[in-house]
Amino acid sequence: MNLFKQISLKLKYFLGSLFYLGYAPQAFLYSRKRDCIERQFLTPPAGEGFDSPGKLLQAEPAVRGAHFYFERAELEVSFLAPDFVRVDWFPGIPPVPYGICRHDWPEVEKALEKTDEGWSVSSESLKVTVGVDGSLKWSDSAGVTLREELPPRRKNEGWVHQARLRKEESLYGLGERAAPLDLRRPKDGRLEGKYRMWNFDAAGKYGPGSDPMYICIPVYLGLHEGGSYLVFYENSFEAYFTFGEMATADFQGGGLRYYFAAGEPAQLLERYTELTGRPPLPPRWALGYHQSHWGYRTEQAVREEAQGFQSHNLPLSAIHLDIDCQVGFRAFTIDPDRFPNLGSFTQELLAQGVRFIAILNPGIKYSRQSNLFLEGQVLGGFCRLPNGELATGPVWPGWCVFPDFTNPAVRKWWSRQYQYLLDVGVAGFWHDMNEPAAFILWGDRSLPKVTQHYMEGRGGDHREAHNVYGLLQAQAAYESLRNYRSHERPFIVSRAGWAGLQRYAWTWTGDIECTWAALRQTVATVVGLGLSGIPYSGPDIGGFQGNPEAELYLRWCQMSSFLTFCRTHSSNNAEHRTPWTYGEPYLSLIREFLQLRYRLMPYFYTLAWEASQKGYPPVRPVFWRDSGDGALWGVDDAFLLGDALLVCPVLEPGARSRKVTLPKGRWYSFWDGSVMEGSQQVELEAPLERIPLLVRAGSILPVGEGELLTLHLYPPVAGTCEASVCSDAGDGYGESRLDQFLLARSEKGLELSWNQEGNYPFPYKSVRLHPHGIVVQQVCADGTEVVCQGQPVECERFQHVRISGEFKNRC
Ligand code: NBV
Repeated sequence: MNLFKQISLKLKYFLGSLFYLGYAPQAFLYSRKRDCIERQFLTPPAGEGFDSPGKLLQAEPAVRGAHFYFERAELEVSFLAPDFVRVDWFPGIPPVPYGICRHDWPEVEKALEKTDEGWSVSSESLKVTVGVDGSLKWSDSAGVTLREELPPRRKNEGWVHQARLRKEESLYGLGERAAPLDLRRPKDGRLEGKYRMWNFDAAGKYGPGSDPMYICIPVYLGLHEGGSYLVFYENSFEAYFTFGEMATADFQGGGLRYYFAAGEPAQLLERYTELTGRPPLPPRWALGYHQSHWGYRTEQAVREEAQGFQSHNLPLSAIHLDIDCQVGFRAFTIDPDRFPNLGSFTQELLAQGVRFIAILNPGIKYSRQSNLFLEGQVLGGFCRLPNGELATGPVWPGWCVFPDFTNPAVRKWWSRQYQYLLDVGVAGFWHDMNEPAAFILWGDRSLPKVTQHYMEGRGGDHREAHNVYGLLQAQAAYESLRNYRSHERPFIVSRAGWAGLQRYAWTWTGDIECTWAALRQTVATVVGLGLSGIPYSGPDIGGFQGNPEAELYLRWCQMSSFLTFCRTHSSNNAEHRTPWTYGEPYLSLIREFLQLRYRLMPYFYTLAWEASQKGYPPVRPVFWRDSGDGALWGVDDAFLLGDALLVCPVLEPGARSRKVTLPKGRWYSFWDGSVMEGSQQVELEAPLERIPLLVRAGSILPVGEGELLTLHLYPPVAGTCEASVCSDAGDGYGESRLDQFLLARSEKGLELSWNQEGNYPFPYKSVRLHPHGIVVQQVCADGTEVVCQGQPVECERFQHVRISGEFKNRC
C-alpha cells in the first residue's frame, strides 16, 4: 500500500473514532440511568425455589402422554409425534408462543406403564422413563439411551436443568456462536463450553471466542455413539448454558418447557422447523451476490458501484444501503437531497438486475419533530419503564425510544411504515441494532431489564422480551412485505432473532474482525446457525472492521460463494471493498467463483426449496449424513452444500494445500474429476485460484448457463441415486415445477430417468448430460441413439437415457 493510501486510511479511522466519541456523553448518561433504574426496580427474585421436585406422588394418563405429580412440582409429558415430545414442568409462567408455528399435532399412540424405575411413556419410536425423583431418561425403540436428565431445580423464578453427557458426546447449535462447531470443546478438546443467552451487539468488532452474539437460541443437537437428539427450550429469558461433564441450562426466569426429538440430524431439523416454522422460499435473486459498504452516501456513489460490477464483468444481485443514506440516521428515511430520484433510480438499478436494499434500526428519534415518534406515542407503542417514563437510549439518531414489538398493534403500525419505501422500489430491508442495542460506556448494551413489555397482553419485562425483540420486528416487516407487495417474496435480513426467525428473515454474522481466524470462525458460525434452524446466513466478506489483505479477501470470497448469503460489507472506517479492489489476479479469480455461484443457481435454488419443505439448511456440517462417524463430529473447517458438494475453504495465509476429512463413500474433485475414496484424511491442492471442492459419488449436480441445463452425473458406487431441480418464475407465488432425476448404475453403464411434476414450463431449451467416471460408448435417449462426441451429451427432453460405457472406477 502506498504512503498516501496509508495516511488516508489512518485519517479515516481517526475521524471515524471521533464520530463515535460524539456519542460518549449520551452513552455515559444512559449507562448511569440504566443502572439507577435497575437498582430501583429490579427487585430481588421472589420465590425460594427448590433443589428437587420431591418424590413422585401420582401418575395419570393424559391425552398426549401423562401427568405426574411430585411433592413440589408437576410434570406433563406430551407426545407431539412418535419421535417428538414436549415436556412441561410447573410452576413457572408459560411462554408466549413467539417461537412456535405449529400448534395442532395429530394424536400419537402411546402407552403409560409402571416400571421398576418409575413410570414410562412410550410411542413406537421413543420412550421416556420418569424416575420417582423427577429424573427423565430418553431411549429409542431399540432401548438405547439417548439422554439422561437429572431432576430439575427451581431457582428463584427460573429453572436449572441438567443432563448427563457421555464422554464422546458433541453438542451443536445455540443459535449464532463465535465458537467451534462442537460447543462442548471450545479449546484444545477440553470439555468446558459456556454460553450466554442474551442477544448482544458485538459493537463494531468481534472475533472467535466472543460470547454472546446477536442471535441466541436455546436449541441444541447432541450426537454420541448411541444416536442423536435435539432439545429446544421454549424460554426466552436470559440463560446460561454450560456444556462440560453435564449439559446445564440455567434460566433466570420463566417456565421449564422443552421439546425433545430423536433421530438423524436431518430428521431433527425437520421436526424442529415443523415446530418453529420452515424458511419460506426466497426470491431467486437473493441467492446471488450482494454488495454493501457503510459509506454509500449518494445516488451517484451507488450508481458507480453498480457500473463497476458491469465494467468488471461481475454478477451483482443487490446493493445494500447503510445508515448514511438516511436523514439523521432515522428509520424509514432516505435523504431526498442525496437520493433525489429514488423511484426512478431503483428502476434504473432493477433494469440492470440489481435490487436496492435499505437499512433500518428499531430506535425512533425521541423528538416531537419526528412523525414516527408522535404516531407511536399516540398509539402508546413505545417501551416504558416501571415508573411510566419512556425507556430512552442513545443510538445513531441520538436519544431514541423503542417500539414494543411484543404488542400486535405496534407490529401492525410498524408494518405500515415500510409502504412508501416499497412504493419507491426498495426491494428488501436490512434490520440492524435490533437486539435492541443502545450506546453505553459500561454494562449491558440494551434496555434496562425492568423495561415493560406488552407480551400479547399478558405483560412482562425486558428480561423475557429482549431475546424475541428482533424476531418480532422481523415478523412485522415480513407481514408488511406480504401485504403491500403480495406478488413478490419478502427479503429481510435481521441481525438479531430467536427461534423461528427463519420464518421471516435471513441474517448475517455481524461485525466480525478482518482476520484469518475470523474467516475460519465463519464456517462454524454459519453451520451452527443452520443447525439452529436458520439456513440463510453469511459473513461480511473480508470482515467488517479493517482491511483484509488481498489473499484473505480472495479466500473469503471463495468460501462465501458457497454460502447462502454472499455479501461483501465493510465498516465506514475501512477501505471501500469490492471484488476489484485488489486488481489482478484477484479480480479474475473472484469473478470465476462468483460466476460459478450463478451457474450453480439451479442447485442453490433447489436447496432453498428443500429448506422450505423440510427445514434442512443448505449449508450443513460434514457429519450430516454420516452422523455415526465420530471422525466428522469435530470438523469445522469444511461444510457440505446440500448432499452433493463438500466445500473445503482455505483458512490459512499462504496455504496452497489443505487436509480434508472425507465422509464415507467416493468423492470426485469438482475441478478435474479425479476420484478419492472416503473415510480418510487426504491432503488436497489449493492453489490461489482454487479451494478443494468435492462431489459425492451418487450425485446429480444441476448447472445452469442461460437456456442450457447441464446435469453432471457422478455415478453412485453401486445402486441408484436421485436428485431434483426446482424451477419457477424466481419470485412470487405462481406455478412451479420439480424435475426429478433417478440415476442407476449397472454393469453396463448408467440409466437416467426423468420425472416431471408441476405446471411451470421447463425453463431451459436444452439439457446436456455430463457423466463423470465413465468412458461413454453409446447413448440412447428414449430408444434413439444420440450422437455423442466426447463426454457431454446434448439432449432435448427425454424420459429415459441409457449411457453405456466403461467405468473408470470399479465398485
Ligand atoms: O449501520 C452501521 C453498522 C453496519 O454497517 C453493520 O453491519 C452493523 O453490524 N452497524 C452495525 C452499526 C454500527 C456498528 C459499529
